[in-house]
Amino acid sequence: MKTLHRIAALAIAGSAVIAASPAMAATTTISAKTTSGLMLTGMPKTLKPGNYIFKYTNTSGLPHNLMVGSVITPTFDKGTKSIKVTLKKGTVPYLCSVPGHAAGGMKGTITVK
Ligand SMILES: [Cu+2]
Repeated sequence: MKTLHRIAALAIAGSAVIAASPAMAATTTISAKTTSGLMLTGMPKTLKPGNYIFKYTNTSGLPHNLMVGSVITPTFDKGTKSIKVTLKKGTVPYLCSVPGHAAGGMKGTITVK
């Protein structure tokens, strides 16, 4: 057990060194999901400028996708898909592009400041 803990600690230390490298900007993961119908939960209202991975999980059984700005996941009805988005200051819209879904509530905006 002690050996395992030491290996885990080294792995974390290694990640920290990579993240601190000026050549690589930090990436924050945002988890959003749809568990039923046209609900979309977990999308933040405000974020700081930077690099993000939006990890979208759909367990609703209905086809959905997640578009943030101009980046979109494939449309899928079960599982998780991720997109990488760089956000700059401003208002960034997000939605599900399946016809009728944004009108049904699957949309919003993120204020990036
Ligand atoms: Cu949808």
